[in-house]
Amino acid sequence: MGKIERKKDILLTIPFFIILIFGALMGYFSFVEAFEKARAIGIDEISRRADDLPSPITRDYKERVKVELEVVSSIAEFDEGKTFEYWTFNRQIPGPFVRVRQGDTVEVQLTHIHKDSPMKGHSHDLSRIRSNPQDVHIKAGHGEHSVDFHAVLGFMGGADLIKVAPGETKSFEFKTTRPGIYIYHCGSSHVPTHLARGMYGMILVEPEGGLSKVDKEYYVMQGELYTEGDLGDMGFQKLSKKKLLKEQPEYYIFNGRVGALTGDNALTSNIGETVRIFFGNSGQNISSFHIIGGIFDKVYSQGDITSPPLKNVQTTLVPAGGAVVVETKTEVPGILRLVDHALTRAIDRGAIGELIVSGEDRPDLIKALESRDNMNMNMNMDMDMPQ
Ligand SMILES: [Cu+2]
Repeated sequence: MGKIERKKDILLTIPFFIILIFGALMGYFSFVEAFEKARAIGIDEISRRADDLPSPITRDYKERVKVELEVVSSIAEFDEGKTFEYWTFNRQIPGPFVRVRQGDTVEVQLTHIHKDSPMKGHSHDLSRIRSNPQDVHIKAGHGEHSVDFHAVLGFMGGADLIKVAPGETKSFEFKTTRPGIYIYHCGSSHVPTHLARGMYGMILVEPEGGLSKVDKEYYVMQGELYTEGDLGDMGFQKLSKKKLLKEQPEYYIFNGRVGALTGDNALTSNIGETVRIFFGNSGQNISSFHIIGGIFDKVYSQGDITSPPLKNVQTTLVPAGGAVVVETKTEVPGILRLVDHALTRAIDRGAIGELIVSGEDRPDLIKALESRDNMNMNMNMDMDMPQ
């Protein structure tokens, strides 16, 4: 055994150690990545289910109704492997569906919860936040929140009465004077940012006689995500103020995230049932709301629920800050698809949902016919037939 032999042995072990160190580093980084991701996501499911809304009002008298809203900021997935810092009313998007009757007095209580914020850990001295415009909260745009209900008269839809800094709770009341379907949203500066972060929901003021009876009711809101990354970029996405100002979102979403209203979260009905959808638009772009394979039997256009509805409409416009009520009787089984018919928004950018209709086939309404190729072949065969 000479020195040379030993040197050879040492040299042979070097690649082994390199592999060992490399493996350990890979393990460490994937652990850190998984840990960071787990820590980052504060809300597992950002989307509110479309069937999460109160039942129709049955009482025939006025009441005082209390609505409790909590502002919670947190990071959640808007698509697989893609996260965003959302600001929410009650931890889901859209915020809770408020259902009241014309003449009711609505008490709104707004609390600004801050514990889930990714900004947690810095001071919440309210006087400092109010007096120092350079404060990190103000700069981040979430120094203050509020709610502007489109069903409210005056005072910025109520927003002027319930400006809440972190940790604060405030209330105001209003009387519902005009029936309709309205949206609500945060009314604090910079308002478009608060909308783009997810602070919106809807309020239905039923007329005194209520709405007509239907079999199923659903709550859907279109939103927009302005991410710094391009469409499809993975990981945490910051909000792009530049794209927000250009009104060019990377994603269009129904109920908070890409593909939220599909699969287990799809809307459902049986054949013969009439489905009513309360549909609002929180974005800056007009939505061309349509159901692929469906016709709106009734459209209460622009949220006017007391005038006679439009009938047999294919696609309805829902403006920025507007809402609509549509009804459709589902007559053929299968999957109908809710879309914004500016179709890249649905097919490529996320604004697509499903209405799954169960029941027996209806060949009297629709069926496949023999294809032309088969027909040609049959004709040729007929001609080839010996006379
Ligand atoms: Cu806000």
